[in-house]
Amino acid sequence: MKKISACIFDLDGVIVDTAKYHFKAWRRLANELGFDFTEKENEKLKGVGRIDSLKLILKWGGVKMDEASMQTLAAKKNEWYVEDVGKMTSDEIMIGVVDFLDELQAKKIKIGLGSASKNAVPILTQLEIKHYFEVIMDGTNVTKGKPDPEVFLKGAERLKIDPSNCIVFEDASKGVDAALKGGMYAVGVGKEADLGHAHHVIPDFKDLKFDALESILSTKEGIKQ
Ligand code: B16
Ligand code: MG
Repeated sequence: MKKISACIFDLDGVIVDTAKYHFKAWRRLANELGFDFTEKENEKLKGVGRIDSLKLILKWGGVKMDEASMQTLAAKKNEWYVEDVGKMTSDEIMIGVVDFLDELQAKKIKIGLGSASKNAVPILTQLEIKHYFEVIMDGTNVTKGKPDPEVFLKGAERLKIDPSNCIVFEDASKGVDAALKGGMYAVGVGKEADLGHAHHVIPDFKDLKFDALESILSTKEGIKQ
């Protein structure tokens, strides 16, 4: 296996559980439009950008509208979402994440963010962990959504690390696809049933040690695609 020199983290669902706030705001919007959608359907929105998420929700509700109206609704949903995430504290950082970031820093492993969210920088700032990230690639500086590998490849490029020397941590199936397409090691954060195509799956970062993870990955075939 190649030496791991960088770790790139997805944000929503990996560093912080913002999915519940996205769900609440999207559901409020759907309810205003006269329909509802389930938590199971919400799973399909993980890692999907704002406008693409809205398009899916409108499809579920059987609602058609023009691009300008969609922009207005997406902005409205974002206002509600920002109001909720604006109240988050560092207590909402997912278990083990800060210890793992500290370990990476101590080992001089580069740290990057690769998220579809346009709210990534304010969220990291709010959680008081922005300083860990040498490079932040998010919904404000990529054009193609996951499963396109753009967000991770640009991150690796800016970190000046070859993609094959990077681990990507992802909670979304499409995010794992993106990492694999980018030629990176993909570590799924969540359930094996959803993320089994990753090189390795962890339930969370609790007690995760970098050396142990590197040695697990060394037993894998390496780059899958
Ligand atoms: P925003 P990630 C994604 O973040 C979320 O999983 C997805 O639910 C959300 O729609 C998307 O960001 C856009 O977020 O509305 O804040 O720009 O998982 O790629 O970190
Ligand atoms: Mg995510």
